[in-house]
Amino acid sequence: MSQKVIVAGTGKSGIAAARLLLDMGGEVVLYDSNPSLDKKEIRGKFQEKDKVEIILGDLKRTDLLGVELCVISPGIPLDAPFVSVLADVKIPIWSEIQLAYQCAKGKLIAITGTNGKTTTTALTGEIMKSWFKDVHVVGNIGIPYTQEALATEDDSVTVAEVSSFQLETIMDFRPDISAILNITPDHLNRHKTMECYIAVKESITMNQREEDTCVLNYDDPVLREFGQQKDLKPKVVFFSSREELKEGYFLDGDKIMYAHDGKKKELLNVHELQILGRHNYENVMAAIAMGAAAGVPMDHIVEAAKKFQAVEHRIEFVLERAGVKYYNDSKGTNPDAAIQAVKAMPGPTILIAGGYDKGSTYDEWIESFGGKVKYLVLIGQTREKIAQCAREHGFNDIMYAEDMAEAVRVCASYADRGDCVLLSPACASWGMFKDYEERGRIFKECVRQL
Ligand code: UMA
Repeated sequence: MSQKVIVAGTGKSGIAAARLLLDMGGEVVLYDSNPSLDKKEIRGKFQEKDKVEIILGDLKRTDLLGVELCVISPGIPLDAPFVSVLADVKIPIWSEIQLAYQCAKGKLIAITGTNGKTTTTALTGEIMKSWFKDVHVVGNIGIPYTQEALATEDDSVTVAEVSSFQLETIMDFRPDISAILNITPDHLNRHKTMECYIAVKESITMNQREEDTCVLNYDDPVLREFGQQKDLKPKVVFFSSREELKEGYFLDGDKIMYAHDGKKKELLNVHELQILGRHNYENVMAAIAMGAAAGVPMDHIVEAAKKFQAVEHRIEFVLERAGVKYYNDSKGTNPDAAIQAVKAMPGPTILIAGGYDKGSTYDEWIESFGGKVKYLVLIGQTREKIAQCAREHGFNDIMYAEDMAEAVRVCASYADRGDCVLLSPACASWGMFKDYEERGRIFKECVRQL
């Protein structure tokens, strides 16, 4: 790849993509629309010999002389102003995962869905590691796929968490095994309509062939219909936490079962798992299905599932103080994820929520409280919008806090023995925090300082 490539975005993905292109002998124009970034600091992330030109702020047509391709970071929407400059001069746009895919070797397992992606990706990674020697866990989970792609070999297995943002500009990205865990409203400020969001998620299968596999949630009506389409190329494996399936993985009371060829087999009891909640049992079933499709023996799969602990920021148990349990679900960045977290709480719950407005509606989330949420402690940009919606649904036990420290203190003072305090904001973190990880870490620090 000795081309001149413009890489858009200087976050994790942009830097990793630029490094990969340079390693392959390419030349890079590294562009970021934020004019206040420090060019010197960005240049310092590369070696002196590297052919990198850094452009910040506006992009001009003349900056694109000799450029043949654009690799775009996931956080950049396709209606960003510089994208029209690229379109004017007909430069193709590839997603960062598309570039990685072109350079990577071995088997690829790609997991998408609105919620549960990170847990399922981490668990699928553990399942793969129990059997294969060289396993790479990459993508939206935090390690850009481009960072690992050149380290893969023919016998490697890559497990990638893939977001709708990353799927928007794939070309021939083709996972051997894909999974779509669920689709509920999220990121509608970017994808505009639910139809567009669904289509982007389903495009994870668009280059898959008959010999490939797609794991789908039978309980999600959109995915059930998608999986039953005649022209869908990959083999479909369904999982369900609500219905007994004739073929596939399902929950029967506390047991995870596998049905195949008219026979049913118990794989494990959910009490043997270390993660909580029905949605997590769904994640486990999806990961088991992917493990089996990749050829991992079932005893290895089941052992890895039993050992698996909650991922940081996903219904993560922090500590118990004065009989009150504190849970960090900072990754609950949309109403559906937050519904799952409230459901998973083992007792009456004081909930910290609010943050950046992604255009979500909160009605279903508030209706799901069902008497379990005692107080709602609201922070961030969306607090008025959430409070208004809560009142419309007859929920009035609402308090405001200016920052996380205050929110945690308020919760601690209102919590009784046996209660849970849960951070599950149903909103993105931007505006108050750098990202959901920072929000979760600050929550945990505040809890430990109580
Ligand atoms: N930028 C522009 N123009 C724009 C918008 C942004 O130049 O119009 C620049 C910003 O100034 C910034 C850079 O783009 O310098 C940031 O790029 P990015 O937002 O793509 O961030 P990365 O650090 O590259 O992180 C991305 C993912 N971020 C997003 O999708 C928003 C990370 O997922 C992912 O872990 C990482 O790549 C590695 O693959 C985070 C995320 O929030 C966790 N994902 C969303 C989610 O889970 O809901 C999809």
